[in-house]
Amino acid sequence: MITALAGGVGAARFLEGLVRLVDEEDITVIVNTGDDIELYGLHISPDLDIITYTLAGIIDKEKGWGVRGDTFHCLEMLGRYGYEVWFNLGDRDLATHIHRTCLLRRGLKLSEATSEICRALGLRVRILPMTDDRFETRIITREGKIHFQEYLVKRGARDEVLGVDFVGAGEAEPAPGVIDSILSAEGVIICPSNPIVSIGTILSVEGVREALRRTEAVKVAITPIVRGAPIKGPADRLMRGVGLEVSAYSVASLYKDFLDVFILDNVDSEEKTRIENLKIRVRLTNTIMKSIEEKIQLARVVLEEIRKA
Ligand code: FO1
Repeated sequence: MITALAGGVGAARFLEGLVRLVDEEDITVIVNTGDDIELYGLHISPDLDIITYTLAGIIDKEKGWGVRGDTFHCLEMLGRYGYEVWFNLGDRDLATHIHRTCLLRRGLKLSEATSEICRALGLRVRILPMTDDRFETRIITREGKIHFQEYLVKRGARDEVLGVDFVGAGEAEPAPGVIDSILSAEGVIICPSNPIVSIGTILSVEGVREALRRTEAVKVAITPIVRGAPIKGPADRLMRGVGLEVSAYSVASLYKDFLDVFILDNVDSEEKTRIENLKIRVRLTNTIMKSIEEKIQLARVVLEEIRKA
């Protein structure tokens, strides 16, 4: 059994490779829900949807989110009614949010609604939200605390980040299966996702960090930072905002209390010794995933490291 901790686009790319090498039924993915937002009365879970759509083969590959070939008629009409339409929700994508919201209103937990969506889309991978409870990532800016999607999408990640606040972190309990899947795994993979607002959120859910320290699984993290910059997204601004150096070393140090292996990009080989000094084994390889072959190759390297131990 392999368990992966995941954010959105970077994680989804990696998982596309992993499912070519490991039976889908042997994979559990624990997904960040700190980016979730309610718009037009609908519960939107961007990272859950990015992972689900990618593995179901319906993702818009160019954007990395949303459904391929989607149209935006509903949003256009909402704009005419005077609603704010800065979050680009396509018509097919909206069907997912309507379905999820109906299931939640019927009393299902987010984890149950997610499993229902996965089943309908033909997925055999187990996808779990990190928590069924309310959890919201807010970015502290000069304008005040704003929702992560407002910072990223509405305001184009232009605000200076003064800090990050996880609303609900103290109370949020892990969704059913989260802790067990970490404790019973052969390997736990920390996907190449933002270490603050994607993996950091999952690690802040009660019991998760502790389970990672206790489990006998081999824990492998893939760097989301190459040549001192994120592959995608605002990880550099967020890391700086919480006082961290923007480097692969810095990411490894955030996981040093539980991590066994760090996958570092070939181009950052000069950081190897520094990371090894944290008592983490380092494996150098190409971590840039453009083609499916590169995704499979990276997954192969990670599995080799898990099976080596
Ligand atoms: N990201 C954007 O940059 N602009 C958007 O308009 C946008 C819409 C959107 C709709 C549905 C969805 O599931 C994701 C969407 N994303 C959009 C991506 C998303 O906000 C972020 O990439 C993740 O939250 C970070 O992992």
